[in-house]
Amino acid sequence: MKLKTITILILISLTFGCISDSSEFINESTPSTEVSTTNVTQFIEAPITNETTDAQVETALETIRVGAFNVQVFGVTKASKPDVMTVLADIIRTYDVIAIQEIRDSSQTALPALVNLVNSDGSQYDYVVSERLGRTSSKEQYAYIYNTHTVSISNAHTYPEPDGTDPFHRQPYIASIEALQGNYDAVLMVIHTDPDEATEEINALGDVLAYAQSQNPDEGDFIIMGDLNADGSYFDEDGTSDLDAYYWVIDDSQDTTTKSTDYTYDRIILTDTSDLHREYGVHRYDLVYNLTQEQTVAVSDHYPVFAEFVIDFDAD
Ligand SMILES: [Ca+2]
Ligand SMILES: [Ca+2]
Ligand SMILES: [Ca+2]
Ligand SMILES: [Ca+2]
Repeated sequence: MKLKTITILILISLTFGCISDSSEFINESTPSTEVSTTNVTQFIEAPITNETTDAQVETALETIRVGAFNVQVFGVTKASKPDVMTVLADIIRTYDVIAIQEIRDSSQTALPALVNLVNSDGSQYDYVVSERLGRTSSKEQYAYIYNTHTVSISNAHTYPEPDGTDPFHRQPYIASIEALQGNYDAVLMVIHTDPDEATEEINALGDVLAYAQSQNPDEGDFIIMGDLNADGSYFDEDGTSDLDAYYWVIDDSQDTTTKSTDYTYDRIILTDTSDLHREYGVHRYDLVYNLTQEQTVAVSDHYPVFAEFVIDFDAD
């Protein structure tokens, strides 16, 4: 024990010795000093940062991860590409629930095949899927794929557009989610807007929100997400919209496109941020799985967007 104490004391005096020596160098301000200043700063700061404490607190918080992913023309062609399907399955397994958009599959086989692949490693995901939506022969479906070990999904339905109105090409798909551990619950609304009418459709989402709120009067957490086409020539992200009162988790500076374009088409918008964890953003699966550009765009022209929510402190 005594030896250890002495060793520590020696180390401490050496440490302080180093710092004071370096401080003397700093005053001389020679070119070589700048290098040692940097080193010394890092050295001094290391013991007093509270990074460890933060990390401990963060790991103590249980969260669920929610995402939205436009899987660009997801149908039998894409489902027949094993490499693409493997990446999709790997992506999906990182989520507790992910809202899939642009399912175009009259055979209705691609989505079940994908979920089977997700579960091939012993995972237990399930899905709910909307009817086929669209004004032309090109129909799309939405799906929520979710981890049955961590969340439940209920009351999934497409937004009932009021009689005589047709505000959306593909009306939003709404579902309630509940964390199986903790008490977090929320209402999810996914939409893939029509690019040519993105602004009108984004502004019509206020009515969808009002509808969902009337259906869930005690709920405070509503999550609007998906490929809103909310940038570029489709939508003026610097202008105003009817959703400005809410929190846009994916801010205008983010690039959600896998190609060289830089647009924030995909968004997550919250009515309340009380349960939002600090982990959210664009899911760069190309970096995670070290994919080439060719492999990346074979999966989709969009990245998923995601946000994590703390499950233990939901007050509504
Ligand atoms: Ca809630
Ligand atoms: Ca942008
Ligand atoms: Ca891009
Ligand atoms: Ca809440």
